[in-house]
Amino acid sequence: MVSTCTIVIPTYNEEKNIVNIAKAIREAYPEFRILFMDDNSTDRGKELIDELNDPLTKVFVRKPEDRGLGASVLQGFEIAETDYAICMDCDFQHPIATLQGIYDELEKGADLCVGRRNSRMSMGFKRAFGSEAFELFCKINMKFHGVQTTKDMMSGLFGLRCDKFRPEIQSNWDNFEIQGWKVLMDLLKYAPEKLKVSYVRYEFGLRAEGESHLNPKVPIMTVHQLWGFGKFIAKFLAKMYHIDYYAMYPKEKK
Ligand SMILES: Nc1nc2c(ncn2[C@@H]2O[C@H](COP(=O)(O)OP(=O)(O)OP(=O)(O)O)[C@@H](O)[C@H]2O)c(=O)[nH]1
Ligand SMILES: [Mg+2]
Repeated sequence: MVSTCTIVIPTYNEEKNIVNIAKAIREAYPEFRILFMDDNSTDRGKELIDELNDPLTKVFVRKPEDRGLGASVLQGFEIAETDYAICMDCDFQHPIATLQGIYDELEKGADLCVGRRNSRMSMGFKRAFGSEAFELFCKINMKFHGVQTTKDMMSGLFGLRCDKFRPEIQSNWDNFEIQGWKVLMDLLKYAPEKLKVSYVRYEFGLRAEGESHLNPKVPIMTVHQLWGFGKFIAKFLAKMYHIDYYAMYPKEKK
């Protein structure tokens, strides 16, 4: 069977989930490729996947100096050898069953299909509220700059047509927030044309196993994606969290 879709999974130290997720995707979608984009995990994840001996499942170990969740996803889209790529997390927060709906939308002609969460409350009220507030702030900024937005731009579950986005990724590599987590927002920001967008709703779950990688740099990097005003807010947040902004962005040091 010909593979037309790659599931791109940014991965860091997910040995407690990696085999389960690979098996669950394989069982539901025998023909999909699975590409774990690993940032030099220190655990046995790669070994465990290699032991599965599945020709359509690979762990791509990235260069240590290029570490970044955003960079991992974007590089995954770039090297996927299929018509479509769908990005999802490695911890079962994104239901495997939703991949079918996203694939179907791409087959019907969407350039981009966004997994849209029914609710974010599984993250707890504080995080869910913060996520919604951040999204609104980002949306207003993007609209102000005349950039296309989508619902649930913070979603880590979305699929796209590789041929549509590969040139954008290649020509904007240095502009992307490569260590950032909001890849969809960056792809919208640099999209060369109006995209055909569709949605598939899903229930956002809880991390199955292992530890969260969320840290205070994530909101800083998210607002940093938003032009001058965003960078101003990023500096403010960095100060609030006692993080050295110029260590994160040395090129901005005057
Ligand atoms: N390649 C790569 N993947 C990463 C990195 N940091 C996190 N990830 C992966 O990105 C995905 C999202 O990270 P999570 O730790 O689940 O973040 P989260 O979903 O906001 O946090 P939880 O709700 O607690 O799970 C997971 O698949 C991680 O393994 C990184 O630096 N590089
Ligand atoms: Mg998670």
